[in-house]
Amino acid sequence: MSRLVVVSNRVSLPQKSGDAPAGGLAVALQAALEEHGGIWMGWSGKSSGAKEPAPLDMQQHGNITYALTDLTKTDVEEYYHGFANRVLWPICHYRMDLAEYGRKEMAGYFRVNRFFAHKLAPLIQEDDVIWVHDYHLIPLAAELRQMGLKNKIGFFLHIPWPPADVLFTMPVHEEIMKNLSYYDLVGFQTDHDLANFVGGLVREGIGDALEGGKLTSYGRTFKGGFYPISIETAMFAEYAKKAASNVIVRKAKQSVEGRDLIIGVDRLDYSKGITQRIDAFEHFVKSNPAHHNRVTYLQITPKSRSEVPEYEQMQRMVAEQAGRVNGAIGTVDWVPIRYINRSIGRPVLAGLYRLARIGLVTPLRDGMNLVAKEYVAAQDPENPGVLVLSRFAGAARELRGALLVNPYDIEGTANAIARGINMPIEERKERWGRMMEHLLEHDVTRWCDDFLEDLTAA
Ligand code: GDG
Repeated sequence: MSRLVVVSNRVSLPQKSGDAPAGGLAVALQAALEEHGGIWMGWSGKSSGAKEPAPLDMQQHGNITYALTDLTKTDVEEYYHGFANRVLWPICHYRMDLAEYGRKEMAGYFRVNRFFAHKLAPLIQEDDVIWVHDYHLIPLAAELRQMGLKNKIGFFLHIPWPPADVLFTMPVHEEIMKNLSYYDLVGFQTDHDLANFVGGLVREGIGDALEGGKLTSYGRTFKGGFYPISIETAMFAEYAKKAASNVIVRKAKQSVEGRDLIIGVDRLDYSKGITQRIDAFEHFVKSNPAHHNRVTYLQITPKSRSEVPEYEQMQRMVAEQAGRVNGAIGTVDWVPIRYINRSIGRPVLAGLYRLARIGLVTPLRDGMNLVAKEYVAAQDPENPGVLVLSRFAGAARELRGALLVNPYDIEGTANAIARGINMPIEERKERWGRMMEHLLEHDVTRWCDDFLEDLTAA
């Protein structure tokens, strides 16, 4: 394959020795870039008050050139916090009620995409293959095409794609759909997302699915597919095994004192269903007196997007809710919910997953959800825990050994927790074995290879 150029909102620079190891996505993309040689371009995360941001910060590490651009404060406000996180994110997670439209923000989104294209184009060689990531950068291909680029350009959406009735509530939905047709390959997480996309084209009368995975819209023909993202399964399993000797993990084990551990790990986000999950846990405890003082629910929830009011509000809400439930059902020697509102190290996380009898992953809507896959990979094959998984996470299309739940159904989720806690070892092993086998075969390297193979053939 020719040189690879990856573009994403944020860039993962290589780890320095002593840093916590990077997540699977960064590792896989870095590996692909190392193999083919290439560029990773994106926002540096810095903003300035200047009218024109500084030139690209180019950093060479091995075979990879990292090209980082600053943005102006207005750009960040309009493109990132404004349109990406307050329109596209809620709409793609089926939350029309939370989308806030402003002409200024929409214009900012398209303007920053044009700016990215102008920064990127001079770096591109004739047969480079370009891979654009996520909802921040949908218009990038159209901008690059307008500048005359004929390269193969692929797009992968990390979040869900909503059905037509939800998408059409967004004022610029047509432009967004049109912009996707400038790619050679548009990849989604699941078959459901792809079907929603095609459904939108058909309903709007602007396109359709052709044979062989091809799509047509606005007179252009391109490929559409689904590529479920994954993790570095074997490496993560190894990590979790080693983490047993980690001091923090050992302390956590001691502190649980023979109780069953239930774990939830999510960025603080309304899509993750954290409040419904706490309700379900409370219901489980109240309706299962035998488990009083016999379970600990650890919820790890690093802050995210605190600049967006809905997130700030949610941070307060979850903290209050955890406190209220502890007050209502806890006893002098038992704190049922341990709520941590910051990030913890990845090795410790792997070890905690392995300690937990239940992995509680109940988003209201999620593109994939890597926590579900990490939880499975981290289990002890001789004594695996049970994954309780929302049917609305992309991961539910693959992890059939999980107990699938509807996160809006509080009693149903509480019953699944009870079933998981009481599940006999043979059933736990059988369910886990099926999921682990799948994840070992379908890891993040496979995801990356599959996408790039289809893109080069498109
Ligand atoms: C988007 C889509 C899609 C979380 N807390 C800590 C921590 N994490 C790590 C997890 C996991 C990652 O963050 C979260 O990934 P998810 O997939 O669960 O969710 P999003 O952040 O919403 O990601 C999602 C994903 O993109 C990939 O395409 O699956 O649907 O929304 O890796 O482990 N890591 C550490 N400490 C924490 O406290 N170290």
